[in-house]
Amino acid sequence: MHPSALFALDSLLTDEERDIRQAVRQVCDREIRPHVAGWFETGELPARELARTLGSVGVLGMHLDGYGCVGLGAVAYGLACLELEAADSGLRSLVSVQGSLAMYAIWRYGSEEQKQEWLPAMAAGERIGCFGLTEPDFGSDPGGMRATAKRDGSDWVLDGTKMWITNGSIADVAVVWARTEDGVRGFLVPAGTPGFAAHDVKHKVSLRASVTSELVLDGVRLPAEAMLPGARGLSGPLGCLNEARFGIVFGAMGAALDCLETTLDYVASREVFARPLASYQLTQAKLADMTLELGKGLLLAVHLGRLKERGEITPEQVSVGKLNNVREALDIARTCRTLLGASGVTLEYPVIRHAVNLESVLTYEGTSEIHALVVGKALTGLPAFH
Ligand code: TGC
Ligand code: FAD
Repeated sequence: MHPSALFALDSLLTDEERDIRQAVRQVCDREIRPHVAGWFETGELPARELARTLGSVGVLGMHLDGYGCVGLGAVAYGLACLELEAADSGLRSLVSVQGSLAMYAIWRYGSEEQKQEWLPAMAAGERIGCFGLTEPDFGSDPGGMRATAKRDGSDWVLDGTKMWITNGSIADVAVVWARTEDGVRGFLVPAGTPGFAAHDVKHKVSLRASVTSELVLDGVRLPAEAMLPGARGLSGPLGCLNEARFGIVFGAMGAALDCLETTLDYVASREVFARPLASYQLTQAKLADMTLELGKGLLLAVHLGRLKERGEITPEQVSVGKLNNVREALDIARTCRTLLGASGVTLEYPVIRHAVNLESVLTYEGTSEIHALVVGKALTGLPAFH
């Protein structure tokens, strides 16, 4: 029996949502799964080609309306994230950053001209975006950022450094958040602007099938119209994070599901002490516990998706989902790894790749500790961040 069948998950989905999940799964089976362990091993991936492929099936910015975006519901978007992350968290990252961070920032806060210029090409995967919020000294606390944007006549001049930026060196446009006299504002920085450079982070052990970069802004001069007019203060970037964190609530369960499916196959055929590994009580207890956490995580994801579709979801509820589902996915990946024995440490199976990827997922988009503190604040009314 398939683990999700125990929870009758499909009964909660519409026909359209199941079709979308199937379509994204097919793209992953055809274009990603056969190659992804190799991309992970070499730390290189054909990101531009992949962006075009994903754009051609409507996955980029699929939950946004207009400007070449498909305009589907939150659950459909979540299921796409789940299928992508079942292939690799790095591919889901590419899509999250493009659709939920860079495109969403432009869609939500941009001028009509900015939307027309960037969104259709980004939805098609012809242009790639990145989202620069984190700095070397300010990750969990973006409110401390040092990057500045200063007025010079009608222009803006940006200085500062952004760190750990997904898609940074391959992006055609960087959404950069910087401090102004008027609080934090967002700016669209096209690649190639003088003073702007991106350097890749090397030697990552996690999320290797994903580009991660440092962005350097050294006197980057931009016209007045490069600023996102609709975002003012930290609620601008944090509003984008709600979107991407929501995708991770589903995505993490995709990585966990892929680990569990792999492990169910493995324990059925692996014999230890002359019997299938699947036949031992310790094995079955592990499988049962993992299935419970997976099922609960999937049910939570669909519930949050329905709240989001009704416009009722709160940032605290997104934190509940991100904290629970990433933490449990990582636990599932680690337990699956034990069941694969030594085979579990090779890239021949996806399990160790998911496990090390999920270490990044636990940290980015708000660390598990930050989400625990968001939930703690909701429960007590007392902020314990600082
Ligand atoms: P605080 O004083 O609480 O809030 C400042 C302003 O922001 C508003 N706000 C939010 N708005 C929308 N959504 C949310 N989730 C929000 N959380 C807070 C708040 O209402 C306030 O607005 P206003 O108008 O009153 O000024 O801020 P704080 O400095 O105490 O910090 C709160 C904290 C720690 C929760 C926040 O800073 C935080 O979330 N930190 C984590 C940073 C983070 O998640 N960074 C992620 C970077 S992007 C990334 O990782 C991409 S990974 C690539 C991929 O996805 O693949
Ligand atoms: P820190 O904030 O220094 O945290 C270190 C530790 O301290 C953590 O355990 C944290 O939970 C804990 N901590 C922090 N504050 C508190 C507190 N108040 N109480 C108790 N414990 C606390 N950022 C972007 O802007 N754009 C991107 O595209 C992007 N992509 C990324 C891709 C990858 C692969 C990775 C790994 C990161 C990416 N990030 C990106 C950055 C990511 O968002 C940050 O790493 C994250 O927000 C944590 O910041 P930090 O690494 O500086 O850790």
